[in-house]
Amino acid sequence: MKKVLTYGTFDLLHWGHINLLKRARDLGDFLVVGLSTDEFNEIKQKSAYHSFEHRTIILESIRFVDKVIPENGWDQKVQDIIDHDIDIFVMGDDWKGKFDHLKEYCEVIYLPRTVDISTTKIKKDLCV
Ligand code: C2G
Repeated sequence: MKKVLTYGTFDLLHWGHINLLKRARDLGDFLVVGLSTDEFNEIKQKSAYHSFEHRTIILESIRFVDKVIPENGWDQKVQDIIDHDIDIFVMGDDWKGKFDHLKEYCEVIYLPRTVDISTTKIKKDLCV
């Protein structure tokens, strides 16, 4: 079984997120998502509308997602790759190059971001 791992906040879920999750899952047979906790979002300086608990419910309902684990910090990725026997680490290419050090442990793939959609854009558009 080829296992894939990705991370994110996935707030105000939109088709850009789904597009990432689908392509990540299609690279293997099992997709693990490291979901940023509310506390880690503070460190990332991101304020999610939905709580970690509710973002977990939403992600776990997606048929491309097989397991959701908490992302508590920047430094857990190597241990997660080992603990979950990960073959491929995937992120959108806004992160290109940032996780190349993980190539020592698994394949690292950056997928093109979906254009014209983001949680920030949704929040801005709704403010009008
Ligand atoms: N994404 C995408 N296209 C978009 C928006 C997001 O492909 N239009 C991808 C991002 O590149 C990322 C994933 O969807 O791979 C989740 O995006 P965010 O929730 O914004 O995650 P981020 O804040 O980038 O957190 O340790 C890694 C961090 O937790 C990543």
